[in-house]
Amino acid sequence: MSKAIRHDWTRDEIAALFELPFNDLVWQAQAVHRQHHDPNAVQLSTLLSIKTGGCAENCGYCSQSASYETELKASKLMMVDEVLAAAREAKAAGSERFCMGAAWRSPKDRDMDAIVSMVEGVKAMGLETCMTLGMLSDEQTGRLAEAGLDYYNHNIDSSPEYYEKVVTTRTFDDRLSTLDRVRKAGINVCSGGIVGMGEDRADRVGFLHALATLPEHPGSVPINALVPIKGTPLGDMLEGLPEARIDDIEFVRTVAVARITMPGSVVRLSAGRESMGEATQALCFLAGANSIFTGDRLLTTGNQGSDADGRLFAKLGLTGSINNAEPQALAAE
Ligand code: SAM
Ligand code: DTB
Ligand code: SF4
Repeated sequence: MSKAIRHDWTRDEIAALFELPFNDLVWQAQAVHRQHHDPNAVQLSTLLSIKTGGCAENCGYCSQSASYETELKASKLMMVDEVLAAAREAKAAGSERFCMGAAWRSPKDRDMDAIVSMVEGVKAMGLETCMTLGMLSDEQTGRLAEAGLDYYNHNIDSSPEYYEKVVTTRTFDDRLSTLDRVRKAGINVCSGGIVGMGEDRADRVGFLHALATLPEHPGSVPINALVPIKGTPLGDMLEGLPEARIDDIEFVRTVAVARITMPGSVVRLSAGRESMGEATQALCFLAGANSIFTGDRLLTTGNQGSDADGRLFAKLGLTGSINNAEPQALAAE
């Protein structure tokens, strides 16, 4: 099997991968995985919501949109010291990347000094830095690049066609423009999406097609399973229609197709692990996922936590480090 990284995938080819018998698909994904990555190493990232709630966008899945009545309490941008304290804890727990998220349509210029200090401070601890702040101007992108930001997360979330059913306050092309700016500024791109939002398989094909045909594949590709939030259109949809929850096997197929179409990218098994069970997560690792969010919180919802992760890693013989240089605390338990 060739090691080539392609950017000319067609939707038909991607649909054909989804259609493969499951064993053939997972075998192919694992073969590609082994050509490009250490098969037993998993990269560990930790999230922190540095500015929570009150967001002007209307993403139909999100607890933080001001458009919906959710149980979330909004709060202001955290102080730099508080953020650095959380990063120190994440590092002590074995995390390699610290991802800071803000519920903004785009950052205000007045917030940029604090954001830059957060990037510099977290980097100085020897952690990789990631920010997700919404849409960026050229100037803001330049400041983040100068500060040495390693990754910028900005998800395309779904197919271009389904995207407009999920959010109407911005367009799919707005998303692509920010991704383009980030890439051109030399910051690594982290971009993925959510499955289980009521989309169909053709949308999952369109979603991975949009990522796999970017001029450069994102360095990290987070695949989230929708975490239903009461009060949001999609959370409420799932409550009334539990069968719309993404099927575990279809989720694994999505991971496998991401792995095959973007062989060099780190594919992150992201939100939704708490409701997945060990066997499904193990299948995701077999299908080529090689990153997780650690800790017991994502941004505003819960995450599986390090005890459960440690047990799972020990059972599977996984090490919590992408380069395997130094097996981390998680795997040692
Ligand atoms: N406001 C910024 C933005 O949207 O780019 C950054 C934060 S936003 C919460 C980051 C990503 O988290 C979203 O693009 C979405 O993919 C994911 N996300 C948010 N809420 C989620 C949910 N309920 N379930 C699964 N993924 C979710
Ligand atoms: C991503 O793709 N998933 C993370 C991160 N990028 C920013 C966020 C998941 C959020 C899950 C719902 C919440 O905790 O609010
Ligand atoms: Fe705002 Fe991001 Fe949530 Fe959309 S996903 S409502 S942009 S915080």
